[in-house]
Parts: sequence; structure tokens; C-alpha cells
Amino acid sequence: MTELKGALIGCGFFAVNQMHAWNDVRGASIVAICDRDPERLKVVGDQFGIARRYGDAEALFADGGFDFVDIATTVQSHRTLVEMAARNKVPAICQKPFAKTLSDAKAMVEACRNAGIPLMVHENFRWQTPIQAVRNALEADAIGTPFWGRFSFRSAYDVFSGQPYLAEGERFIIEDLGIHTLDIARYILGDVRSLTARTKRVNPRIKGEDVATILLDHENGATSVVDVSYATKLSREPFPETLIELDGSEGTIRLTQGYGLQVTNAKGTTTTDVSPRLLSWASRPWHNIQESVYAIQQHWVDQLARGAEHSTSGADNLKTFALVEAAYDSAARGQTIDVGAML
Ligand code: NAD
Ligand code: 89Y
Repeated sequence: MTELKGALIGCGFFAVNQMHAWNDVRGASIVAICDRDPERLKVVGDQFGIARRYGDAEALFADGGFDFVDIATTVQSHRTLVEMAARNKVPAICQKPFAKTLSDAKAMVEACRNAGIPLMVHENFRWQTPIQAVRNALEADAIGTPFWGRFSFRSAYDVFSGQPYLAEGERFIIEDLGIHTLDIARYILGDVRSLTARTKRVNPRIKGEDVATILLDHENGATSVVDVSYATKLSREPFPETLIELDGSEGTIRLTQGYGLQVTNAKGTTTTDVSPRLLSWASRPWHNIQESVYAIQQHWVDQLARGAEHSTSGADNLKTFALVEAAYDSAARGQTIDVGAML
């Protein structure tokens, strides 16, 4: 496989995982990095031995010499940087949340489509080993037709020390974490017709909501609940596990805390350990997320080589992003939102 050259923009908290993963990915490596903060640029440049360093993304694109760009900045700069990639005809990966608004997200997808470049959103949670295991069990027809689901992420893990900006935004858990859980719900039970949500802020030291309960009506007739919380103090902290319950016509699936997959059907009950691997550079409890970063980045390279669409392409992610907007809208107005009408 020819080695693709990549450039990474945004050398912050999470980008370190992406840089480690690029070292492991077959068929690509990072040749240039960019951050407007000189200190972050130096730390990451020195840690990963990257000589080409830029403080300004325009200058990075002007010099060129790379086949794709990996945008790892926070959401404020995503539209500008994705449109810059499109103008320069450079295939782009963009971190979640993809955009500040659905209309920005649609414009970004359109810009890349018009430029003829692939665009993938770094929506990595569906790539987690336990989530893939649930999807594989469903595809193997282990429980017949699913009619109900619950996708649950409840924790009191201190995410604010690593990502202080999460305490400062008007919006918090749906935009930051629930976006992943909603994507998993779509990945497992299919696209969503309508949605009803309720939110709460429990932690007085943050600005946005830290609890959300969301009811989804899927197009295939299934109903699911997505419930997320960073205000839930448990005896055993589950961060960053998504727990899943699925009821189907022929049985049930339970993804339980500690990465157990329980499948019950006419043959009885089987329990399998679906723990993620602990990659050489990973650390608990983040290893589940870290492994999925490697998986999605390998998928980026593999699909580019095949000329095939990415699982979390920009176009696919519009359907997840619409759920985020619909959830805030529903919670604010106390109404059910027609998701199809937003797309
Ligand atoms: P961060 O603030 O630690 O890092 C962002 C970096 O981008 C900073 O160093 C900043 O100086 C730089 N930057 C911002 N705008 C820039 C621009 N226009 N040009 C050059 N550099 C610029 O943020 P973070 O915690 O690393 O989060 C980054 C993104 O990753 C967020 O969107 C966050 O939601 C996402 N994230 C994803 C996951 C996941 O599992 N997918 C996990 C954590 C964070
Ligand atoms: O930013 C978030 C994400 O995407 O995964 C977990 C996180 O780091 C904190 O909620």
C-alpha cells in the first residue's frame, strides 16, 4: 500500500491519541502539524518527531505536500478548516462535534461534495470493540428483529480537568458525549424519525446540561432511550462505557459494565468478554476510546484506498448531528421533533 501523508491541525488534549494511532495505522503517517498555540505545537512536535510545524492553517495548506488533513481542533474552527481543506482539494477528517449548527454542517458537506473530496467525521464510538460486538450479534440474527433499545452512559468521571472548555459552554453533555450515544443508537437500530428530550444541570460549577434523557422513534418502528449523565455517582465508575440493552422478537442482548456481552435466545444464554485491547500507548480507563481512534483512522485509510464511502462520512454524520439539534430543541420547547424534516 502506498503510504499516505497526512497533516494534523490542533495539537491539544485529544490529538495526542490521534498521533499515537497514526503511528500504528497501516498506510499513512503524519508529516506536518499545526496549532496556533506554540507551546502545544512544540510538545506534540517533539513527542512525535514531526519537523514541519505551522502556527497557521493557511500557511500549512499553502506549503502542501500532504494527501489528507486530520482536523483535531474544537468545534469553533471546524467549518473554517473543513472549507479550507475543500478549497485546497485535500480530503479531510473532522473531529466531533462536526459543527456548531446543522446548517453549518450541511454547508461543510456541500463544500466537500463540490470539491470532490472525501470527508469523514471522527465519530469513533461506533468503532469501539464492544459496540462492534453488539452490531455483529444483531447482524448474525441472534435476537431476531429488535423492537426496543437502551443506550446508556452514566458517570461522574471528572472530564473537566482534561477538557476545561466543557464546563464553559451553554451546551454540554448532548453536544459533547450524547452525540456519540445518539450515533451508536443510529448505528445499532437505524435512522430516527422523531425525538423527545429532557435535560437537567446538576453540577452547579458548569454552565451547560449534564443530564439528558432522549426518546427515539426509529424509522424501522423500534423505540429506544438514550440516557446520558455526568452527574451519576456509582459504586464502580463505568467511564467511558456505553451500556446497551436490546430486546428483539427472538431474544435479548445486554452489554454490561465491565465489557460483558450477554445474548439470550432459544438456545439459552451466552456471555462473552468483549473488552477492548489495551494498545501499547493506551491507558485505562480511556483504552476503549483509544482503540476506537485507531480503528476509525485505519478505516479512513482503507476506504480511501478502495475509493469507498466512510462509515461516518460527513453526509452520514448530518443524521447524527440532527439528533443533537433536535434534542436541544425538544428540551427547550417541551415538544417532539420531526427529525426527517430537518434533513
Ligand atoms: P483542546 O482545546 O485541548 O485542543 C484543541 C487544540 O486546537 C488547541 O491546542 C488549540 O490551540 C488548537 N486550535 C484551535 N483552533 C485552531 C486553529 N484554527 N488553528 C490551529 N490550531 C487551533 O481540545 P481537545 O480536548 O483536544 O478537543 C478537540 C476536539 O476533539 C473537540 O472537538 C472534542 O469534542 C473532540 N474530542 C473527541 C473525542 C472522541 O472520542 N472523539 C474525545 C475527546 C475530545
Ligand atoms: O469529549 C468527550 C468525548 O468525545 O469522549 C469523552 C469526552 O472526552 C468527555 O466527555
